[in-house]
Amino acid sequence: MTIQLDEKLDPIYRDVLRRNPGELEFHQAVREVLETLGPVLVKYPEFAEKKIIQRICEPERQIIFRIPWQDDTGEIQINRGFRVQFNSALGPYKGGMRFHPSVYLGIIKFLGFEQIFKNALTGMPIGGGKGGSDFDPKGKSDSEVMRFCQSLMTELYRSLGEYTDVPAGDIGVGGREIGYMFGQYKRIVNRYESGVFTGKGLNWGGSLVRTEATGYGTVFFVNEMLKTRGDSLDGKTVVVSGSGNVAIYAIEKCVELGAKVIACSDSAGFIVDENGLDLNLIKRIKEVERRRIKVYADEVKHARYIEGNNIWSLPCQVALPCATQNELNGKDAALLVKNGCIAVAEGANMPTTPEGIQIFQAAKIAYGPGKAANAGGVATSALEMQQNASRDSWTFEYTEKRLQDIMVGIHRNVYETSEEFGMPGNYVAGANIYGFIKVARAMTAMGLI
Ligand code: NDP
Ligand code: 2IT
Repeated sequence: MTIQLDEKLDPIYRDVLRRNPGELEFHQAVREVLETLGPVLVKYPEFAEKKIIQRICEPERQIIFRIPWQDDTGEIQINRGFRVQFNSALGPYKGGMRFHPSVYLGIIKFLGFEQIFKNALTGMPIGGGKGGSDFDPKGKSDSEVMRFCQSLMTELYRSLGEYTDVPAGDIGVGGREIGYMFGQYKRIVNRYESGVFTGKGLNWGGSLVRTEATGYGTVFFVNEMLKTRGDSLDGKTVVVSGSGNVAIYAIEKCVELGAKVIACSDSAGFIVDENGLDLNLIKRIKEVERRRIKVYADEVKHARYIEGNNIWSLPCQVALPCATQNELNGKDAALLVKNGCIAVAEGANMPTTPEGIQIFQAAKIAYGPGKAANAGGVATSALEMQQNASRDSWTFEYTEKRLQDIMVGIHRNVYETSEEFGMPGNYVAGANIYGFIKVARAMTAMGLI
């Protein structure tokens, strides 16, 4: 059952469908936001008058380009690159680069659109953007990845800048890829512009805690949601999907806060370790050896590996989807609720389908959408930019405290907004409305932009 759109918003949504055919994930992300904005237009009719929503749904600029490169056998490969510069009302475009074979314009636009509101929620001076390529890093050598990144940057450099557009990592893009892209940027512009990328290495302008930030932030957020219900993560059983950057550091912080994480996954299957996952082993398998999560069950005899994406059938009290979009559907959500799940926080972007979200909300469990729950990553990117601008570097403890304060603040603002608009505890509405109003006010102040 789909939620009816407000009569002012329905034509806007239909226009988005008409103007962006075939971009299903973008449609889904826009619809989820529009479903919550009805009461905002009642309270602030000037936003409707000034067509703020229509303007926000249209990216300021979209760049699509050819990335030719040569593989190790000498064969020429051609990929497609994207950078969608969605909204710069609050600051330079900011958002990650995703390398995955599924990437097409509809995915980059959904991610860029979400990023506008997420970045507004952080309270930091950053606008929204996203980029990527249909390049598949799996099975590629280091030199292939380097040549690909150099070719990508040979085109994209002209669109970036510390005051213009600041990329970072996402799926398939970590420290290695940021290094290759930053290196090529530096070479072309002949300037050491640290603030043009975040997620840099620690000895060349990176920030402590950036690697951990998204996963840690998601766990801080879920803990805040539990606190509003007089509860905490201590002693909880947790299931985390994915085993990449976000998943690994979500697991780490869960354990630090006294929870037991029994499962994680990759796109082929999932592992279950009822004693609690051995995180050092996971880090070795994924971060050092870049192998499949299946290897865990070869090394830990009491652990099980199960093929497929049925991870949400495992009973748990807290579920943290940290892999990819639409990885948790209505059936999964119903099963989680039935099995006693009380809280879900999204480390990934849009991992829960619209049906799944409705089921969580109807069951009144604590459900934190990605744009609030995973905002710690980009918030710490903004802290990296701050350190770069002042040519300073902060300690781990200080930076983590800043991250935690930001997540507590996001939770508070989102919760209070949900109360103000008569939907207490609806974090979807709270996040969308708070982020939207902030951007809408800035756009209004700046005239017709
Ligand atoms: P990584 O590339 O480090 O890890 C991605 C993980 O998700 C891997 O385990 C991967 O499995 C799995 N995965 C990816 N695509 C699919 C798919 N189509 N189906 C099933 N599993 C899949 O990426 P991150 O950890 O950085 O990103 C994970 C999520 O978090 C994404 O949604 C991203 O947008 C979001 N995010 C990331 C932030 C960051 O700072 N990195 C910040 C905020 C959100 P496999 O190896 O088999 O592909
Ligand atoms: O989705 C996201 O927020 C990210 N991939 C991180 C973006 C960033 O600029 O740090």
